[in-house]
Formats: sequence, C-alpha cells, structure tokens
Amino acid sequence: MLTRRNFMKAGGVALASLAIPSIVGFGAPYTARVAQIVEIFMKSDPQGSEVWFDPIGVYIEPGQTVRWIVMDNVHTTTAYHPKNDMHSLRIPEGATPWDSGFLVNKGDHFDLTLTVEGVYDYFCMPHEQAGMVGRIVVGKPAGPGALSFDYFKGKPGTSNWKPVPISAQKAFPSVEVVLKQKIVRRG
Ligand SMILES: [Cu+2]
Repeated sequence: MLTRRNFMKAGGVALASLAIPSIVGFGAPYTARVAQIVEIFMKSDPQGSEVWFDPIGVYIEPGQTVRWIVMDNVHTTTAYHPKNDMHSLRIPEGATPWDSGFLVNKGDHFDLTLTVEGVYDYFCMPHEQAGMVGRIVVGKPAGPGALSFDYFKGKPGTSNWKPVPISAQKAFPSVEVVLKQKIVRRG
C-alpha cells in the first residue's frame, strides 16, 4: 500500500521543485499546483486593430504545458522556426517546432508541453506585423531565442530566413523581465 510517507519519499522532492506558486496562485491544493496548465489568451479589440497574446511572456518549468485559447478574432500560435514559412529560428535547436493552424471560434485552444530548456519565441500568422508575438522561457534561458534578432546574419544556410519584423521585435518582453515577473502582461 502506498502510504503518504512512502509517496513523499518516492516523489516528494521532485514534485516540490515543479511547483510555481507565483504563476498558479497560492490557494490551489498542492497536487493541483504541480499539474497546472499555463493559459495564454489570444485577444483583439472589436475592430481587430489591436491584437495580442495575454500574457505576452511566461516562465515555466520543463515539462509544463501551455494552452493558447482564442477570445476574439482569428489567430495562430506559430513557432519562430524555418519549418514555419522560413521564419528565423528562435526556439531551442533540440525543440520541435509547432504551428496551431487557425483557431477560429472563441474557446478553441492549442496545447503544447515544453521539455527542452530555453527561450521560445512565437507569433500569430495573420498578426505578426501587428506585433502579435509572445515569449516563453522554459527553465534556464538559452538557445537562439536568447540571442539578438539578427544573430544568424552571415551564417551559412540562413540567407532565406525571414527576420522578425521590427514592429514585432518591439513587442517582446526581455528575457530578464520574464524571469523576474514569471507572467508578463502587455505594457
Ligand atoms: Cu492573431
């Protein structure tokens, strides 16, 4: 029989290191906190002139799941990766790129579990030029997403990569701010 004491011996320490009270709130029971999914809402004003991810920056532990949810308008969550229409690489080299495709109806969502540590930059396909981008830091910040937007200039095999538009560059929260605040809302 698995007593509470044995359970704590078996997994208590590892579970404790995954708990992030600042993201999930202090009221949740211990076990619920460990499994918490971090939600990112995809928003728009009624005219569609203002569009954004809320929050725009999040910090998670390796193995945690992020869920993007449509509130208004039509959006995608798409990794900065050459496999996505030759966009420049801004997720860790060892990570799998994602593209949700169009999420159309309110409540439509896309889940992603991130295990490779590093910085993950992503955009919304129809709204990248409007600055609809976001940043996730998983564990230790590292990889291309932690570098400048033009880090690949002159490197072999990257001449057809699309740089992040200036309007979108300006929207990203810095890695430092994401690490400090854990959840970053649009300024
Ligand atoms: Cu969008």
